[in-house]
Amino acid sequence: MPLADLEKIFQDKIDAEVKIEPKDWMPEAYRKTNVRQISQHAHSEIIGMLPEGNWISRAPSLKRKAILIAKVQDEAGHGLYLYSAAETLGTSREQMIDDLLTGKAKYSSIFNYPTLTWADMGAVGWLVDGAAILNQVMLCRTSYGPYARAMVRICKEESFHQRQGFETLLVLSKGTDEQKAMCQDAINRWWWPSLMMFGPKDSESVNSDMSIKWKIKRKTNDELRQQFVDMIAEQVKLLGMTLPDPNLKWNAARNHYDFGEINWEEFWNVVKGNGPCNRKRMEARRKAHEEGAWVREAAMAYAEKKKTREGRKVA
Ligand code: BYC
Repeated sequence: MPLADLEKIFQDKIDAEVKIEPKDWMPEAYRKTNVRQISQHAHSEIIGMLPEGNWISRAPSLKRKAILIAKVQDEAGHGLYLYSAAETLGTSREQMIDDLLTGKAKYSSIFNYPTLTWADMGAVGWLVDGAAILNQVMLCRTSYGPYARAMVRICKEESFHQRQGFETLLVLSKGTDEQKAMCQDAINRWWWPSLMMFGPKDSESVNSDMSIKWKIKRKTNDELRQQFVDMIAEQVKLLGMTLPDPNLKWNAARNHYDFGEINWEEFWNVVKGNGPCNRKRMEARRKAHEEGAWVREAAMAYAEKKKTREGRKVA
C-alpha cells in the first residue's frame, strides 16, 4: 500500500480514538517518540526510587517505614510495566538501560534534588506525585494502547502516593513549631522543581505539536502546569502553609491562579546533568545495575534450563 494511504489510515484511527497496537502500521517518528517518552518515563520511575529510598532506614515509625517501603516498591513496578510497554515497540530493555547509563536517555529533572528532611517525604508525595498524576491521568488516554493500559494501574497507585504525602505533611503541620518549620521548608524547596516537571513552556517544547497531533500527549505542558498550580494553591491552605511565590494570585478574569516565572536556566542546567544530585543518582544506578548482574544471569540460566527440560518432556 502507498505510504500516503498507510499514513491516512493511521491518522484516521487516532482521530477516531482507536488505540494503536504493537502490530499496527505506524510512522517511524511515532514509534520513536513513544520509545523516547515511555523509556524516559520508566527511567524516571526507577531513578525516582532513590530520593525516597534514602529515608526508608530513617522513617520516624514502623508504620511510616512500611508505607514508604510499599510506595518505593510501587515505583519499581511502574518502571517495569513501562519498560514492557516500550519493548512492544521493538526496542530491547538492554538498549533502553544502556541509553540511560550512558547518558543518552533522560529522566525527570525532579529526581536530581536532595531529600534533606523527613518532611521531604511528604512534599515528594504531595507535590511530585501530584504533578506526576495530572500528567499520567492524561496519559491513560494516550493513543498507544500498551502505554495507555499501563497508566491506568499506575494512576491508581499514584493517587495513594499523593494522599500519603499530603497526610504526612498534615501531621507535621499540626505538630511542634520545629515540625511546622520543617514542613514549610520542604514545600519551599520542592515547589519550583515540581513546576519544572511539566517540561519547558509550550513555545519551547519541541515535541509537543506532533505529540498532540498523534494524541500521545492530550494536554500541553503549560495546560497541565496551570492545572497543577490551581489544585495546589487551594490544597496548601488546608495545611496552613504557603507556596514560595509572591506572584501567586487568583485571577478572576482568567479563572486561574497567576504565578511567577520559573527559573528556566536552572531547569535546563538540571536536564543537562548539572543539578545538585545528577552525578550521585547515576552513580547509584550504575552500581545497582552492576551488582544486579548475577541476578540477570541466574534468571537467564534458569529460563534456559526450564526450556531444555520442557523440550525433553515434549520429545
Ligand atoms: N525532566 O518537547 P518537550 C514519578 C525534555 S515519575 C527532564 O516538552 P515532551 C515518580 C524532553 O524529554 C513520573 N527532561 O518534551 C517516580 C525533551 O528532550 P528530548 C515521570 C525533560 O516529551 C518515583 C525536551 O526536554 N513522568 O511520578 O513532549 C517517585 C523538550 O521537552 C523534562 C513522566 O515521565 C523534565 N521535567 O514533554 C515519585 C511523564 N521535561 O527527549 C514519583 C511522561 C521535558 O527530546 N512524559 N524534558 O531529548 C511526558 O509526559 C513528557 O515527556 C514531558 C515532556 C511532559 C515530561
